[in-house]
Amino acid sequence: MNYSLMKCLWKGWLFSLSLMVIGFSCTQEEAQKPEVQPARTVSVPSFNQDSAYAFVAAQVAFGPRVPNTAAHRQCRDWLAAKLESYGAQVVLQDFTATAYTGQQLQCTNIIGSFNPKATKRILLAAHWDTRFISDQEHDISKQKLPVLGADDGASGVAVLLEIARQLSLHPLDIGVDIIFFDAEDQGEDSGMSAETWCLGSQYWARNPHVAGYKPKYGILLDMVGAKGARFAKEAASMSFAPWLVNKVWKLAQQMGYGQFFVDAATSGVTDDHFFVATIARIPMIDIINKPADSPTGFGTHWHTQADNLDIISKRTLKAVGQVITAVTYRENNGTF
Ligand code: AHN
Ligand code: ZN
Repeated sequence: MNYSLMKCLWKGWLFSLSLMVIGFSCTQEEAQKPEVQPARTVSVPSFNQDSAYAFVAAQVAFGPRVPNTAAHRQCRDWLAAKLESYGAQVVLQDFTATAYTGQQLQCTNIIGSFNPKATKRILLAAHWDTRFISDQEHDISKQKLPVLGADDGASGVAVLLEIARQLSLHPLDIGVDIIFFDAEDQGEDSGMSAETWCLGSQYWARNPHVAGYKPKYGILLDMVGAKGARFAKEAASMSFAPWLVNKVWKLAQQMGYGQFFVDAATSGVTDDHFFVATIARIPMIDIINKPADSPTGFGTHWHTQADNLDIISKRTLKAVGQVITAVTYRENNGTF
């Protein structure tokens, strides 16, 4: 046998060996084909500040959303219809709560679920009711008037409605639950009466819409629409989920929103996240406007007649909305 024939035979043998390897690896691949498709990567959509602002204006147009009023019922129906129109599965959780005044309040938590069957889920929440009195109003004659709640109520809901709209346009694999809690803001302002606040989240935490509901974490948005808002690391959030606070704030700063998401600590707030974390045992944080030098701890418009459309800033809505959109889409992509 000459040398070139040997080379030829050798090449032929190598060739059939490689075919075998390819064939083998194909059957291997076939056998190991995963049942579940890998999560698709979806880039982070642009949060539309004009749309979010319009959602604030639409809520304010109903008037104050105080339980037992027509405006409250009309806004409830509108919110449920909006979530449904964006493809969410909506649950209206009706309950009766007793206010600290003794009044019985007809209330509804509004829950919109995207991908209700997905096991990996996150919870995004805000309260949709507005306060029945303006007890921080400087003008005493106006203290009995209800709060319009452009910031305190409508802003967080508006940001989440815009995220719901983005979810309809750019669907995800993970589950996202948006909850609009009722009766957050009907509590007693003086004394140590934490449990007179957040009646909707307390009810939901004891009666979740799905038995054994366990999202990875929750994020609450409260008063996220005012001009010059300052979101500091709130103490209760830091005790429930410091890792989440630090991750959200770091991402916000990387995105260029460091003027809003400041690296400072601030005192704890009795808000919906407190009851979700302590009763339902879901790690949850609060993004809430807490100015550095404020006698009430909140904005000067807080629980006054000044909480109207004039104090709403599209820049603030955009900062919070774009950060929470990024958290949501990055969570889906495994890059958060
Ligand atoms: C208390 O004043 C006890 N909590 C503030 C929570 C709140 C009221 N958020 C909006 N309005
Ligand atoms: Zn309030």
